[in-house]
Amino acid sequence: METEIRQTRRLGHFIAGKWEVSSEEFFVRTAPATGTVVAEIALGTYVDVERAVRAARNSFDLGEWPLLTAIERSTVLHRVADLIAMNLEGLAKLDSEEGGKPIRIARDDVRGSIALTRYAAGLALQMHGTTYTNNGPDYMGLIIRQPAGVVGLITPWNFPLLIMCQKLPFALAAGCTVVVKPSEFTTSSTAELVRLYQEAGLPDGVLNLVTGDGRVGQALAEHKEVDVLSFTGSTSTGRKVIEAAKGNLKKLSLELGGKAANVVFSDCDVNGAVEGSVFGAFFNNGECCVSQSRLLIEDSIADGFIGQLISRTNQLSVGNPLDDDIDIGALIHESHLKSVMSHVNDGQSDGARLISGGKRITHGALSSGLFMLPTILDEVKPESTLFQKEIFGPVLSITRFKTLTEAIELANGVDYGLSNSVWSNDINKVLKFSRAVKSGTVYVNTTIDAPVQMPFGGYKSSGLGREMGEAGFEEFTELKSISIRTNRMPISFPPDIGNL
Ligand code: TXE
Repeated sequence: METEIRQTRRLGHFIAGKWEVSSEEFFVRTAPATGTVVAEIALGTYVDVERAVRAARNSFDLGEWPLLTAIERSTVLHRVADLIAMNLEGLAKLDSEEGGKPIRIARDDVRGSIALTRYAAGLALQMHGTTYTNNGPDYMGLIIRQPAGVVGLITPWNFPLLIMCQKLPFALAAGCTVVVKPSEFTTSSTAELVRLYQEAGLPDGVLNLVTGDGRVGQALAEHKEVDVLSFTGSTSTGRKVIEAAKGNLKKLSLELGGKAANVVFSDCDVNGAVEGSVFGAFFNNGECCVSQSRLLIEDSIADGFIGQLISRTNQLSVGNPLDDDIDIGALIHESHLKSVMSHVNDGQSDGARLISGGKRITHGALSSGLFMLPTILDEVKPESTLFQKEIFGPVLSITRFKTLTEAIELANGVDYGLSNSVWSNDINKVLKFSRAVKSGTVYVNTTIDAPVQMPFGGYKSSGLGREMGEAGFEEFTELKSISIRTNRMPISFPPDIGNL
């Protein structure tokens, strides 16, 4: 099946194997690069969530999916991976057009989604428990791992397909049934992915989609028949999800904001670190939870390093995200661009020095879109908002340090703890930093670089739980301990252990 880009797409729910595009209300999505309408998204209601959860519940409790053999579930997922590969260009265009992300990055997102789906297909085969036979001749303990039940997945707009694939194939591989809720700003690639699952032969009701805004997410988080909820988004919405989920104490996996530091020591490969700093800060328009938005640079090399950094940043091209040679596309929506620009302005009022960019593009071919120049501010104070808040745009702040201890304190001196990068050729320094830094991921002499086997998640306000890797798979399972007494009941409890 070919994914087509039409002028306006009309998208709605997929519940119990049926597409529904009628709705009383639609969210109209305009392309952030051009301002033209590209999609109309049915705004789902509490009732739609109720129907979708019911379909998923029935499929889990009465359907075949959790009972299939691992090889059968794995085969469906491999078929989906093949279909994603066949539709690579169409899927990439959807995310680039709706999300404003450079098409080259969107293509990499699709490749990543294929890898994640294949990896999850492999994990389906690995699902296993443990046996204990070392508690006396009459006892056997079986620890079995089972699918956790009905899963709700809520995703954001910055990596619509990729983040969905960090969750969905893992939940399905475990034998769960699912209701997905993509961001209203970037719904199309998820709707297309759901179609590909349908084409691959996933039974009706196993995967359901409810389109819409935060009200749909809220209803999913509150729903008592949802056993696990996996959410990626802002820390403030993550807190609302925790509150909403308390009714049935559902299992939560929350991948929230970040404020990563890119820590550069004087003994590093400077050219590599300059390249990594530019990539880390401006990748995906800086709209990335692992964006390395704080450069911490050792004072002794700071001036030369910053000079190189500015020259390299000036080479980045800002433009229509669907063009092949673009580095920075359009930001997601008007109010987000305004928020990013106001952080840049407030940062200067707090004493930071603007050394590159700092402007919205208001002239020429890009003036009808949501574009800004990649921006660098120097002399950013650790207590300032620029240093502390997730800005989520192409904005890099620079702070200098003198010692390893100071670098660790600065890196840890924010509420977030998703990722950090360190650049040094001194293995002792690198290991000391990696152990001391409070984040779920540390990149050493690289940045935003992690294969599917590496678990991903946060410390502190960056969230709960892990995605990807075996740990990500386990989030969608429950352990059950089965105690088997083969001869007699223990005479006393706790059992008599004599004179030991
Ligand atoms: O996120 P929201 P937004 C950060 C980033 C960005 C800010 C705001 O700093 O500037 O968040 O982005 C759904 N219950 N990140 O407003 O609101 C919503 O419909 C349940 C970091 O887009 O968190 C969408 O599907 N769900 C992040 C999803 O939650 C609710 C990626 C995320 O939206 C809900 C994106 C509710 N009450 C933004 N309200 C990352 N970690 O990568 C909304 N939603």
